[in-house]
Amino acid sequence: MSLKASELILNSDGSVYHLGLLPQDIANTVITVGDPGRVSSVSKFFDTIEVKKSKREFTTHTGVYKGKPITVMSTGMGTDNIDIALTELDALVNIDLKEKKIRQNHTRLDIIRIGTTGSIRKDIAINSFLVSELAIGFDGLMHYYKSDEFLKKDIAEAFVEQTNWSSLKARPYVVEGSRLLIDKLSSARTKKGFTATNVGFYGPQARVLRLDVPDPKINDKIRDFDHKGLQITNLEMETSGIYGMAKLLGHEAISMNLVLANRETGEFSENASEMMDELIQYCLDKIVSKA
Ligand code: R1P
Repeated sequence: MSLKASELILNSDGSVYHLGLLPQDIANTVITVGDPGRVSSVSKFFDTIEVKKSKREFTTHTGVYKGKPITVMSTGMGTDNIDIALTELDALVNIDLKEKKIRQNHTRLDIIRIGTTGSIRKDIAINSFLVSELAIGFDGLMHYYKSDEFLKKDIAEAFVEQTNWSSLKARPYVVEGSRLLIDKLSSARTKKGFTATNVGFYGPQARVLRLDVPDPKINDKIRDFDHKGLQITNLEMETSGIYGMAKLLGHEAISMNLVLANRETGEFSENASEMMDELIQYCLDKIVSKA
């Protein structure tokens, strides 16, 4: 049975609807970044760049780094974009777009988010490189899929209880990153993280400019949460969605974070772009390393 045109939407050139990409445009290793401007910050390190395409917030470059084909694609901000980005990336490798049929042989993608984040712990200083081993999603995306099998319900339940989480917000879900990629990209240079993914940047992360939030102490409660020694380290906006979608679709995913802000001390990095270049170079070298 073919997928209906309304479900798997293609552009007139046969490319997937939002990403504007064809199957031959991507490599099996995909770096995702939030900011379209960060795509060239990654691809400037490539030896060659074969593909450059852009549609909406999705800018894609595919090239070769030290002999390995790599794609870097921007997703924009938030897990709503991640739903689209990962579903369409997967369609490029696991659906025959011409026949609109799911392929029998599954192709695995390695997905590496290189993003920025805010730490909620004093001991995770600005400019740290943080590897998200686990993510807790406040965004609700996983509740729209059959995801019961891999969600860590005990941790999510303990979190709801300890923080007195409002039932007006989406039920938090907890999902692990890829152990394979965590082992590959971790080192003495990185810190282990348990990342909280929020639905927004201001109210949803308790940043108060002109608007009040119902629970101004929510970040303290998130910081003080402790489940058998597990503690949340940082806040951002994509990781839980990436980890959840990757698990659902059978891909490996890891989130690599540059800590730009420390919400405890109120500091913000003064050399963000140099540090981002360092994190990108670190990730690229780990991706191609044989170890
Ligand atoms: C907010 O400023 C954005 O920065 C972080 C958040 O997850 C959110 O997308 O990541 P990126 O720098 O990768 O966009």
